[in-house]
Amino acid sequence: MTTYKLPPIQSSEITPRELFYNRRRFMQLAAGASLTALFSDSVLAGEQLANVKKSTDSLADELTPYKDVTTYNNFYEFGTDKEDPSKNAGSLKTRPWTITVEGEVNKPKVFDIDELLKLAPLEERIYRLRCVEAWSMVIPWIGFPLAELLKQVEPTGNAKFIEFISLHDPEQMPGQKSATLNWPYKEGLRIDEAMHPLTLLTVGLYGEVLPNQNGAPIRIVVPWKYGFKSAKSIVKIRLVEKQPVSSWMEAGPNEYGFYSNVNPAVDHARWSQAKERRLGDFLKRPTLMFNGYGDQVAQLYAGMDLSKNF
Ligand SMILES: Nc1nc2c(c(=O)[nH]1)N[C@H]1C(S)=C(S)[C@@H](COP(=O)(O)O)O[C@H]1N2
Ligand SMILES: [Mo]
Repeated sequence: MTTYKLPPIQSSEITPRELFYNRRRFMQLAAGASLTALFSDSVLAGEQLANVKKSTDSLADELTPYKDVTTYNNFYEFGTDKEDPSKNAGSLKTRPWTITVEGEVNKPKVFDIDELLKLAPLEERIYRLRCVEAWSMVIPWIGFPLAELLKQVEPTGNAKFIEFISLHDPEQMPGQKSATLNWPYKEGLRIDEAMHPLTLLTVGLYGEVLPNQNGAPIRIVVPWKYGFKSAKSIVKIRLVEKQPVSSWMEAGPNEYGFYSNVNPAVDHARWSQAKERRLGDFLKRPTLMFNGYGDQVAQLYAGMDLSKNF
């Protein structure tokens, strides 16, 4: 048996970011359980994901500490306060779990989550998440492009939009006993947005299986849109001809549009979107058009009036 020397640093001196990167380096060395367990104890809590392709993203922003990422959440199925999901999401059972893909496809299919995990190699993507409430985070997500799943089911020529539907089960999701939103949570994208290589089906973060409060076992992450477009705990994906109506559009049609692209120039009906507070920061920073992903996605909206199509 090989033994490995621990780094000459106190765990109290390590920031989550450093811990994350040190941890990954040592895991490559050790590929064993003991060291992983040692490090998991301090900050990271969940089950590790294996064979994840390392991030090639050049995002210079500091990662948001794991603790903030997993205790400051929006997941109304578990309550409307930011701490509610981390406190209450333990009641969510993430196995067995299936995702039904139906509608305008040649090969409709019910995927078991574990089968889905084998569809494409998992990769880490460091993306910003910018909430419509003007806070933001930077998270090392783990997943694969949604396009990989869509290829499997062969969308027809009528598939112009895609709808995501989250789990509806008030026993597991006590927030659904209140009519805070129309349940189940529904979101949608235009098909070209869904097929875009940045759009990620996400199963993990910070090297781990997705914590329940972040949308386990599988959620969407669309980095250039406000956070609410990234539906959590998805059980159904429907390809459709007409633009779907999301739960937030039903809740406030003049406040939440279908597109919801991050846009500092278009205010929300009740507050400015010009600035945001990165969790952990004191001062606000300017919000970037398309959350900083304009080079990759602006052409999707060429010729559209983005204040009308908000
Ligand atoms: N099913 C479901 N998905 C959801 C939500 C929700 O309430 N229910 N909240 C959204 C909102 S408003 C945001 S900002 C992000 C938050 O993701 P995070 O908690 O992982 O940061 O999840 C989105 N996905
Ligand atoms: Mo949000």
